[in-house]
Amino acid sequence: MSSWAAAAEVLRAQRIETPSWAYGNSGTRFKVFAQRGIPRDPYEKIDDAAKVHELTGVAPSIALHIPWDRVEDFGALGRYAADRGIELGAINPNVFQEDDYRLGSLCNPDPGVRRKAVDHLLECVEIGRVTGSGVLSVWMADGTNYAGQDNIRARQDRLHEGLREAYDRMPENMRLLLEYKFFEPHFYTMDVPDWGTSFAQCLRLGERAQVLVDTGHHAPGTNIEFIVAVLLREGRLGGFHFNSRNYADDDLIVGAADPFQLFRIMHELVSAGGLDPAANVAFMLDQCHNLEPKVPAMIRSVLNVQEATAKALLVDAGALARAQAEGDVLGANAVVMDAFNTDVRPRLAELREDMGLDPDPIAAYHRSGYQERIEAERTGGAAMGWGA
Ligand code: AOS
Ligand code: ZN
Ligand code: ZN
Ligand code: ZN
Repeated sequence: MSSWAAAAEVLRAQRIETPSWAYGNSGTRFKVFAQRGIPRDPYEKIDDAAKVHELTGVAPSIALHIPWDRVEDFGALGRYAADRGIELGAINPNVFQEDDYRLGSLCNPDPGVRRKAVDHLLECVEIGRVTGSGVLSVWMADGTNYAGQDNIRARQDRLHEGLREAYDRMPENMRLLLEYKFFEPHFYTMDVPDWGTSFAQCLRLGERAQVLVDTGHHAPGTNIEFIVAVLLREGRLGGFHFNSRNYADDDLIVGAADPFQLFRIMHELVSAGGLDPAANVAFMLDQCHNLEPKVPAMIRSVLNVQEATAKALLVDAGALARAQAEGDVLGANAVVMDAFNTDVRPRLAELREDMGLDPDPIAAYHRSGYQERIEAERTGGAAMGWGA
């Protein structure tokens, strides 16, 4: 792809999902700095996500986290979202925040704890059925801290059994995305530390089990775009949790630490058809905004993904293929770098105008009075989610 008109069509259809937990207060284990105007319940998180979509035009869904977003009536929550122009997206189960999970959830040596964890996944499948969510996003904190603490292979077996139950309960339109993370909260083994382990578990489950790539969950120097290329080729790239990492699982704004890496990932997607709706790759953000105001931070994040996508769409595929076939190392690299070095912001501003949006969503947010309104209206809210 290289013509802007074709790229613009793809960009119009792009869907970037924002996470409910990023609208709440967050911090590190040292301190959570509370902000004003923080949502007090899942409905207000939906209001914020809808604002992000209203201004960007490409963020039409919000991921939910259970139990942080548990409500009496998920049907009503879905209608509330629809009235504001967005959908309820991926359901994220929480099997890491209770004392019972000290030694793991699905991999726990105690069958009673495993039962509890599986039951929670099944509950999340049922919630997803009600909300029409196509994705069950599974991340587990399971692992061990010391050699010999538990049997590595037995834990993989338990993991399979638990996932199998959840997978078999899912409606036809639902996929199970298994997220990996190489360390933290455990420091000797994580039970799903890498894409290979997730891939192996997914292969055993069936075609609707796919790998979720959280960009922050890799060791320094990992070539994430290579992983993306391989998973796409195998039909097992379920989606992304985008964020930035400098050191560990930093969860900073996507495209902030390394916009070039984000571009390289997008380039692999574009060249393999990963942006086609048929590829069904879920573009989700998984971030926390510890210092910066949440809604404009989320707008910035969506724009960063959009800019990286636009640049990847500008790669001259014909010229690249020719240079590659000729073994022209510098020429091939130059084609890719030309696209990366293109300033796409003016074109994206025009595209937004074509879509009936303000060309500058952040400025539009500041002019809208939304921040002042939520700060005045939302009093007495408690911290939710991380750091709660
Ligand atoms: C944790 O490190 C993972 O990135 C999770 O995807 C996520 O942050 C958590 O499950 C929030 O729901
Ligand atoms: Zn220290
Ligand atoms: Zn994640
Ligand atoms: Zn993470």
